[in-house]
Amino acid sequence: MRCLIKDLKENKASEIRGMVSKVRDTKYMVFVMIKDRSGFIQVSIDKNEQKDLLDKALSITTGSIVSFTGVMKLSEYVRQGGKEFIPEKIEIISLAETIPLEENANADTKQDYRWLDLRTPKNEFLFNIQSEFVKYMREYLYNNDFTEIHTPKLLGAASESGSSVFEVKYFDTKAYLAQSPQFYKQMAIASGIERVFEVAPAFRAENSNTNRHCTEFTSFDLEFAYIDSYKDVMKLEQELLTYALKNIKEEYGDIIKERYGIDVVVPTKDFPVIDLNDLLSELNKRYGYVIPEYDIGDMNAETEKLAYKFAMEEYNSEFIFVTGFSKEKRPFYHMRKDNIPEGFDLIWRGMEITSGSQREHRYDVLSAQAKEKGLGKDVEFYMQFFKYGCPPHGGFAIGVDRITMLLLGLDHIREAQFLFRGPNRLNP
Ligand code: AMO
Repeated sequence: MRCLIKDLKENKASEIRGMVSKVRDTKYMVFVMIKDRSGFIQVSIDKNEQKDLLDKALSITTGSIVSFTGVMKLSEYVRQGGKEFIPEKIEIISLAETIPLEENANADTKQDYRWLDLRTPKNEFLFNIQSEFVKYMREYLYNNDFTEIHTPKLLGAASESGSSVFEVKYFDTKAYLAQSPQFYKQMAIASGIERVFEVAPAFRAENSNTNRHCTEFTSFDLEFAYIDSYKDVMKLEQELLTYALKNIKEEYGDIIKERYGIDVVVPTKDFPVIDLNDLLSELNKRYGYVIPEYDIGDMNAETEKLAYKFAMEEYNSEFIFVTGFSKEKRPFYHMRKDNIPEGFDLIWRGMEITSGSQREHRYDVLSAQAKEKGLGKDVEFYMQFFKYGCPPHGGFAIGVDRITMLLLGLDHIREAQFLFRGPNRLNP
């Protein structure tokens, strides 16, 4: 029976199974480093005393899957805990060919061999960390009466905007891949569920090759009812992220520092909130920044970067909420007050991680706002959700890939994804 490396007891006969990370052939000994999900251990084979195992030991290659039966010994000569494993039996379960991925391979080759790239020490805990981060965000929501839902990703209409949507053949007709669960999470509110969330893929047909965009990403979406203002939505997001960061720091802070050289910073005060116009005049005053004409009323990558700089300088905060976007730049479903959308973006470490808002739940107003944006037939089904009673509500979406990237200080979003999908990348 397999024994995990962490559970090995001194001198107790056991079988360990795992992946070989290194083989070292020295004058008197062969050392095989083996790793399982609980840790790693050095397996030591004495060339003189264990001649019967020698051929097999020497045929083991890096990456192979092996089983060793033997005993664990404590030895003062062994580093990292002083444990070594002395085998009596070796079985090679899956022999690996020479690994074709060099340490300094370029980004494209790393993607070609992503499963090998994920074996490297830097990536070893990547998905444990991501998974735990999402776990804590979920946990926070469960603790606050939220229900997880699963909405369709195949849609009959091009939802929010036709421009960045993927069209797929659907028998004799066309379907579209969901850009966001926006309409359906709001439908859940109209169904009376009150507080919902979903963690699921979102698809964007954006032909942009930046370090922060992909064509398929994981969206952490939520929506909740009986809010008084979009400020309630921002408050919930602040609490959710603080909760997740606090737990991640406790559990993985040291590993993140060691592998990625970056601190996990747990916010200790409210995230600052600034109106876009005020932000732009601050950025102008401080850094001489002038936003290009076509981005007026919105933010761009440069504004986001400088907003972070400003937030650190002024508030010592890695996060900053920006409000007061122009209605031309925001979706029709945002509630408006004095013609200004009641919504926000959240910037963390120089990048937008969230958009959110209070939604317009009044059918007539929503209808007029859709018309103003030139949206007709495509949103008809969605408009129906607001005809038969719907409470005031709001919500937001966090890009899971982006928060992973920022948490670990990675240069490109593809390093934070299990498998990256971009304009030029559909495989493996
Ligand atoms: P938005 O379009 O701003 O809002 O998306 C929300 C968040 O999703 C992430 N994101 C992306 N991540 C990687 N690649 C992309 N191409 C990409 N596009 C978006 C970002 C972004 O902040 N329905 C609204 C949300 C809401 O109001 O609830 C929406 O989809 O982190």
